[in-house]
Order: sequence, then structure tokens, then C-alpha cells
Amino acid sequence: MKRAYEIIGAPFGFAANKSGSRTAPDYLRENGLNIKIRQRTNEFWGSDIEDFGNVEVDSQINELYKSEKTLEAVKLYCEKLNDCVYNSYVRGKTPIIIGGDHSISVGTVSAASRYLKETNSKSNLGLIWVDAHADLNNLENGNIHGKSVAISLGYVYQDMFKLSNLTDVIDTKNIMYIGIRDLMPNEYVTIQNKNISLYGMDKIDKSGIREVIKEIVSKLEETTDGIFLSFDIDACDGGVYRGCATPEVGGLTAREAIQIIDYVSQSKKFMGADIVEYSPEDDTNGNTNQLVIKLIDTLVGYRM
Ligand code: EXY
Ligand code: MN
Ligand code: MN
Ligand code: MN
Repeated sequence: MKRAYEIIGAPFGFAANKSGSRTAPDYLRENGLNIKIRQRTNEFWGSDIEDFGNVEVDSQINELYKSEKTLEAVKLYCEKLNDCVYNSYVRGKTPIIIGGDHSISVGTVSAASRYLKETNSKSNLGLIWVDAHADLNNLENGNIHGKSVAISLGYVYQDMFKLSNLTDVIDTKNIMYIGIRDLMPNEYVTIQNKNISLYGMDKIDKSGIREVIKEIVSKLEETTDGIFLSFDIDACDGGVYRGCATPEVGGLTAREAIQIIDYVSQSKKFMGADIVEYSPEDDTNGNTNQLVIKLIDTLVGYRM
């Protein structure tokens, strides 16, 4: 499908246990993701691709983090990112956001939802969350990158977020988890109680990734107005792809990850994606760098 993709860097890494993902957008641009080279072949692959640059972590956000107000830093950064991604939609683009840690999805998911609300008068966003983790922790302690979905649903930190447009932006019935294999007890309880769709590695082993992703996309195409993909690189096998804060063994192969992205991005309801948690400094063998480049290229339809 012909689209105008816009790459947006989100170099925010304060919400993880290790902050290596903050360097990912610039590192990728210099190591494999040369946008100018990709632009030269637009005519072959049919889609347009532009680099918006980064939504920077400004001095105010840095100060909040330094004074141990990490949650405030997440909120301020995600409000900034929400505006940027929303404006990308207004310009008719399909935004591809490169994190940063997974807390940045509080900004990206809310922006997709905001745009749908504005154009369809209601927001009925479908969210495919590919991750080793559910990021649904509703406890007030712990790393914030493990709570992005909980914040988007309005299940945690309501005092901080309730007046922003970052929370209460998605319905549990429109969330599809893929690749989850490390759940906290409170996350497990929420998934059970709310009956959230979860396609874990066992399901992928049994049915194959093609069946899984077909089923997910056809459900969301029927029941929602737009599909956003949030792809945490730790969904991929942490024994091979070490370049992230929380590698987990037993995850997706490169081919499975590529198939997910290939299939989702061809849906007519596809609205864009974020790719998060890649940490160049933890990527000691360079495998994760190569994988992330391949995933971004698959998203934008670049085939060289
Ligand atoms: N559930 C664990 C926690 O909350 O500490 C692990 C979270 C890791 C989150 C990474 C981004 O996906
Ligand atoms: Mn995550
Ligand atoms: Mn994760
Ligand atoms: Mn773990």
C-alpha cells in the first residue's frame, strides 16, 4: 500500500531500569538506517519516506528526571510526543516512531486515538502490543516502562494523568498481545478479569505466526477504526537479540517478527507503529541493530 511514512525519533530512556534506548534513534540513522538511501528508491517500492527528526528530551524534562520526578518527566515528554505524532496524522503521514523505552507509547498510542476521535467523532483504536511483557503493572512502584498499557487504560497514576489526553485512550477489548512470556501476578489478574486477548509464545508454537497474525488483524479490522502497532524489541529472542534493557530467552525469531510487521502494515486500517527498547550499548554482537533495521524496512516496504 502506498503511504507517506514519517520517521520520528523518541530518544527518551528515563523510564527503564537502564537508559540505553535513549541513543537508539540517532545510532540507527548512522548505522544502517540511512533515510536518504531509502528515499532514492521510493519510486521502486511505492511509498514515500521522510525523516522528521527527533522529539528531543528538553532541559525541563531532564531537570524533572534529575530531581527524581521521573513520572512527571514521562508525562511531559509523552505530551510533547503526542502533539508531534498527532500533527503527523494531520499532515497525512503514517508515523513510525523509534524509541526510546516503552513509556513513549503512552504518547504514541494516545496520539493515534486522538486523531481517530477527531476524524471519526469516536475513538475505537485497535492496539497490537508485541512484547515479552504486558506493560500492564498497576502498582505505583517499579519501572514506568513496565506500565505503559496500564497508563493508557487509566489503571495507574490517575492523579497524575487524569487531566491529560494521555490516559483512557483505549478499550481492553481492542488490545491484542503477542509474544508475552514474563507476566507479573497483578498483570495476570487484570488480563484474566478483563479477558484481554493474549497470544503467547505457546500459541505461536502451536498455530504458527501466520495464523496468529491473520486472526488478530481480521478481528481488529472488523471491530476497530484503526490499528496501531507497538513493537518492543524484547519480544524477540533475548538469547540472540541482546540489545535491550530486559532480554528474555525464548521469544520471536527474526522471521516471525518480520511476518508480524509485514502482515499488519499491509492492513488498510494500519495507522503507524512504534519500535521501542532497542539499546545500542547493550547490543554487543550487533544482531539487534540488524534486526531493528530489517523491521523498520519491512514496515515502510523497503526491500533492498
Ligand atoms: N514486568 C516487569 C516490571 O514491571 O518490572 C518487567 C517490565 C519490563 C518492561 C519492558 C518494556 O517491556
Ligand atoms: Mn514493553
Ligand atoms: Mn518488554
Ligand atoms: Mn524478566
